[in-house]
Amino acid sequence: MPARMIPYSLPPLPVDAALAQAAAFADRMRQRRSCRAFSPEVVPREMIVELVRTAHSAPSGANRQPWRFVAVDDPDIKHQIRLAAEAEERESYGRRMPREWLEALEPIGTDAHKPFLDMAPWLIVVFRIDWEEIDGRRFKSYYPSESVGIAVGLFLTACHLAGLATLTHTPSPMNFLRDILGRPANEKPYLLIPVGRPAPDAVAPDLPRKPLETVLQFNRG
Ligand code: IYR
Repeated sequence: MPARMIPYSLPPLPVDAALAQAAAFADRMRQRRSCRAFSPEVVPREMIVELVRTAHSAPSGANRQPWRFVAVDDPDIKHQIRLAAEAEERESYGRRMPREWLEALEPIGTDAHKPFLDMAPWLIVVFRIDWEEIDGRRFKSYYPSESVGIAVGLFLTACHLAGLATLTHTPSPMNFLRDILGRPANEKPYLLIPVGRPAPDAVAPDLPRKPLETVLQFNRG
């Protein structure tokens, strides 16, 4: 059945003002960096609610909203996640990742040691839901990876604008997150995002962006 249609409009914004806002926003977002050293400073639970509210505004295939955000601040659960993630990462760095991949990570300087999983005040574990059962009927998600990716993009943006650092962490494989957090089989761990203030001595590698002309084309190439 078609949904009821409601009016949609945006407040008027002169092109010059819109351009200035877009440029200022681009500058602000370019300051975002992946962070691997967090301050233990507390981030209130209400903040996580607002950040996830933004993520939850994302568009999704057939409006299925195929995401679940599990927010963890319990030190014991965080530590359990750290131990499991580091066990997988030791295997990955020591055996599973081919040389080419290890070389690609050299400039970033990562290894199997993940102290930020204890230190960050919050770990946000994002799950992708490929199907859901409602009243005994199975509903398939459409484009779940794209949908959850967009939601995560909005989440990272909301964190940055709230003065919070994030890391898009992918311990691999990460099914241990489903077991530790008690999520059902139709929820697939998608990304683990530590959130908090950067540690006072946090650093980020000085990595260049490709020139914009190399990633943006107008019309035909
Ligand atoms: N998951 C590992 C390895 C890793 C992979 C990529 I691709 C990165 O951009 C960074 C790290 C880890 O988190 O260390």
